Amino acid sequence: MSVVEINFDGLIGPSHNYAGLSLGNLASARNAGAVSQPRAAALQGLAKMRANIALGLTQGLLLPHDRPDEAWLGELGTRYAEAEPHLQACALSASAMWAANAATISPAPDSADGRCHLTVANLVTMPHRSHEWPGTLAQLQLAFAHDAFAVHAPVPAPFGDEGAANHMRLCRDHGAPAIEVFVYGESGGPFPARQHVEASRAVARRHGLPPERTMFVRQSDAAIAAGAFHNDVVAVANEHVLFTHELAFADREAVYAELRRKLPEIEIVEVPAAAVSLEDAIRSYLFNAQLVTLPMGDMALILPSEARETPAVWRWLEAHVAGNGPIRRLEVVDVRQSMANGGGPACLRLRVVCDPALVDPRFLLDGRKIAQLEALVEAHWPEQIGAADIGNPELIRQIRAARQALLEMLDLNTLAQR
Ligand code: SUG
Repeated sequence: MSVVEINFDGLIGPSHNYAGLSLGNLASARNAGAVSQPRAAALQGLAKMRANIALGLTQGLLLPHDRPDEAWLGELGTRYAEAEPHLQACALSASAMWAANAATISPAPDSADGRCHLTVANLVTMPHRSHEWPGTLAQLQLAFAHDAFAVHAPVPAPFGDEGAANHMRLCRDHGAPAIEVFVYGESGGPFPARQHVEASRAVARRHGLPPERTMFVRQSDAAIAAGAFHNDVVAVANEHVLFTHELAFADREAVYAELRRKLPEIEIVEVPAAAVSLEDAIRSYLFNAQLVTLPMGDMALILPSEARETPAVWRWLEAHVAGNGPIRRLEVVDVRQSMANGGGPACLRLRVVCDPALVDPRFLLDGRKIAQLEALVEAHWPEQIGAADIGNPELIRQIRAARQALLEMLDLNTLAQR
C-alpha cells in the first residue's frame, strides 16, 4: 500500500464539559458554565469519522485520556477529591479530543533520514492542556511503534508548542517532499500567543527538515486578538492549495512570495476581509475545515454547520465552488458540542501521511468498529455534565468506567493509567 493521508480523530471523552478554561478562545469563554452533553458530543465526532470513511478517506482514532488526571494533581500535591474547583476542572478536561494539538508531524518524504517524525506538543500555555502530553506520548508510541516512525517527547518549557494546529504542509501531492510552514505568534493583545517560534524551530531541527523547504511565519496579531488562538482557525493547507484569510499572517505578501518561489504550482485561495470579516471567519470556523483530497483527486472542504449558518461565509463558499477554484465540494458536519469549546472539524483530527500498514491497527477505524464505538458511547458516556457536577464522585466513577470499557473494547489496556 502506498502512502496516504490518515486523519486520526480524537474521540470526545466522557468528561467533556464547559469550564471556560481557554483564555483567547472566544467560544470556550462564551460557553463557560453551560451544560455539556458528552454522549451527544462523542456521537457527533464518530458521525464525522463515519462520513469521512464514506468519502473514501482513511480514518484513525486517538483515545480520550485518563481523567481526572490524578498523576498531575499528585505532582501538585493534591488529589481530585480535595483539589480546589479550578484544579478539578483542569484535571477533568477532555481537551485531548482536539488531536490537531497532539503533535507536529513531518512525514517521511520531508525528513533527512526518510522516517516520519512526530513531536508531541507540550501545550504549556494553558494549564488544563499542559498535562496532556504524557497520555499523547503513550498513545503515539504504541500507534507508531514501527521504526519507519520516530516519536519525540515534547520540546521543553517555556517554549509553547501546540502541534499541528500551527503547521501546514504544501506539496505537489501527499507523497512528495513538502514545504513545511510553521506559524508562530508573538502577541495577541489581551490573549496569549500559544506557539513560540523557538518551539517551532526545535521541532524542525529534530525532524531533520532541510532549511530550504522550511518556513517560519508569524501569525498576525490581529488574528490572535480576534480569537484565532491557533493558525488553523484562519488558514488550512492541503497538497498544493493554501486556503487562508487575508489577515492570517503578519506579512502576507512576503509569505505568499516565498511560497510561490518554493512551490511554483501552489494555489493560494485567499478570502478577503471585505468578503468575510475575521470575526465571521472565527465565529463560523470557515478555515477550521478539513481540506482533503478525495480518491478521484478533487478536493473537498469538510465544514462545521456554523459555516453554513453564517451568510457571508456561505455566500463566499458557494461562489467559489460555482467558479473554477480548487475546492470542488462542500461537506457539512455537525460537531456543535466541540465547537462550543472552540474545536471545529480540523481541531478534532491529526493528519499523518504514511503507509497505513505500518500503523498499529488498533488505532485505525472502519465502519464496523465505528458502530461498536457508537454502542459503547451510548452505553457508558454521561448524558450531561453541568458546572455543579464537576466534584460529584458518582460522575467521576462513571467517567472512569466509560474509559475502561473503551480500553477493553480496543484491546488497549496498557493505556489504563494514561
Ligand atoms: O485549546 N478548547 C481548546 C480548543 C482547541 C482547538 N484546536 C485547534 N484549533 N486546533 C483550546 O482552546 C476549551 C476547554 C474548556 O474551556 O473547558 C479548550 O481547551
